[in-house]
Amino acid sequence: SRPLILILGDQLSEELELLATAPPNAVVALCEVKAEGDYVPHHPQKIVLILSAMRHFADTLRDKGYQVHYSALDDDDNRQDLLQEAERLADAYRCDEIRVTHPGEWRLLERIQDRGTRWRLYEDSRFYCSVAEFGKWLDGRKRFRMEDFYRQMRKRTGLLMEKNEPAGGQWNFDHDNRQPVERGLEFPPPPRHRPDNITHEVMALVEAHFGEHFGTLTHFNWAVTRRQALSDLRHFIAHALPDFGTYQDAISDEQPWLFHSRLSAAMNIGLLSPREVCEAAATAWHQGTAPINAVEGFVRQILGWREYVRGIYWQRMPDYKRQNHLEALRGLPDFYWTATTDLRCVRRALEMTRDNAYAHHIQRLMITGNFALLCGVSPAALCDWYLAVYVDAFEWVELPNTLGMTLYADGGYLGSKPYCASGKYIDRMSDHCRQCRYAVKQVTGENACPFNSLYWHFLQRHRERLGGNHRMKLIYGSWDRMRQDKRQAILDQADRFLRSVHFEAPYGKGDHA
Ligand code: FAD
Ligand code: DLZ
Repeated sequence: SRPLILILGDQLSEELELLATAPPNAVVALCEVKAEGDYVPHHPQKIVLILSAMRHFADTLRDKGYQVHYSALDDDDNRQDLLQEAERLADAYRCDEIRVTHPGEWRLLERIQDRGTRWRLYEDSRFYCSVAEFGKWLDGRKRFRMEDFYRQMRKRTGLLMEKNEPAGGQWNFDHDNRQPVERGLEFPPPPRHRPDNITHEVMALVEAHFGEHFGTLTHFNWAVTRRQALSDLRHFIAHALPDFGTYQDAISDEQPWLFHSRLSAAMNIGLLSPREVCEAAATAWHQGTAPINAVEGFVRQILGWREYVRGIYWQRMPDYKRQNHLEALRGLPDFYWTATTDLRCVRRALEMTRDNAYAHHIQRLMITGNFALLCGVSPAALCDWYLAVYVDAFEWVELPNTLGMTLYADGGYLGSKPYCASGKYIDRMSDHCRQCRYAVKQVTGENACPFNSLYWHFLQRHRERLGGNHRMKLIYGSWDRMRQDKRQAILDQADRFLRSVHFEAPYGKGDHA
């Protein structure tokens, strides 16, 4: 018997169990297919990253002695669908079994499971916590919060632990991590990875097939090999990690990367393992080259949030995707595809997204996410957009962050209250407002910052659902103390603004309800 081993575009790791256990006669297949490129209109940089990294990884496997079949997008006999192409290859190579690592998206898992006994699924061993283990942790628990899970993971892995106590004497240093950027602060420029011949070829291919998708290729600088990804990791640990914590929540009008690692894509597609990333950060603390607030803040994102949202995704799918607790029904603002808006903060986040296929966490959560939440954009429309435009976007991590954390569409399963904010928050954490045509301190009037009236409009709209949340009591108290005519003027202001925005038709392309 002979297996075909299918490696998906976000599974480019030699650590995979199915590679480690492959018999010598196995055929390893990597397949470029059109269907994966346009089930949402992925940013061209995301497609280039994946196809170029797949081609480089296939070469690495060949060098290691594996028999590799690579289906290129332009091959005449390519079936242009992952499962059909794998079955065609299995027939051609007379393979009786197709082995594949658990995919990162429900839509593929469901199709594989429907395909019958020829297909065999392997656990994705790249995570700290398996799907089954997370299920056990969740089982029977009344309260499930990321913080509890994270502490258990710290204890289990021993990461940043001294005997049984957290390193630095605290589990959480978030209160040290809320500085805005100051004038004169210098940010380390990321390493430059010059596109090689393979990447140039893929760029031409992507231009030809997916050139109409939102996003530019000009500034493409993502690591497409493990070697480049390791160089990004070393650079981050040496130059950005020490300030990562302090400026973790900051937003800059000018700088897309600040002190962020830019490592999410490399981890998500397999070029780096989360273990080596967390261990490199912990080593920097042990060696005294990065402070605990930075290292703990960074490890929390990976060992905590990244593992936690994956656990939630696989426990709650497929129902999770249909949730819409706030009954938000609007389509996407059309300028999310063009970056033509005079709201400075939104425009800059969209421009950075267009140019880099990247925006950092606070831009995703508190600018484009918050704006969509306040406007009542549907989870379906927003999730499809986030899945398309970010280089690191795969549904296991994108959906809980967008539907749960950002839109509160799961009714508080992931976060205990919505991350809604007015212009005041954006002004505190960024330097956008002083360059904006709107006045951040005004709530009503022609020049008032739209975030302000939208914020109150949102709270008023959802009073029934959110008014009882003890974390929202103070803010509803402030609203209630305002004079009735002032409240009405604010609501009218928001209504006028909402009428001025062109929202697309209500639902995105995904399989949301
Ligand atoms: P850093 O700021 O350097 O953080 C370090 C690492 O921590 C990241 O590389 C990432 O692996 C992990 N991390 C940080 N925050 C989160 C989080 N909330 N959930 C899971 N992992 C986290 N991340 C993705 O990897 N893919 C997505 O599709 C994605 N979609 C998002 C959508 C929304 C609406 C929001 C609010 C967040 C989303 N995130 C997503 C989380 C986070 O924004 C990105 O991981 C981060 O911006 C990637 O940049 P970085 O590598 O420079 O991260
Ligand atoms: C995102 C993506 C793209 C654009 N193209 C391919 C491809 O041609 N072949 C492939 O194997 N994977 C691709 N991917 C990644 C898959 O979409 C990803 O593996 C699934 O969404 C599961 O996470």
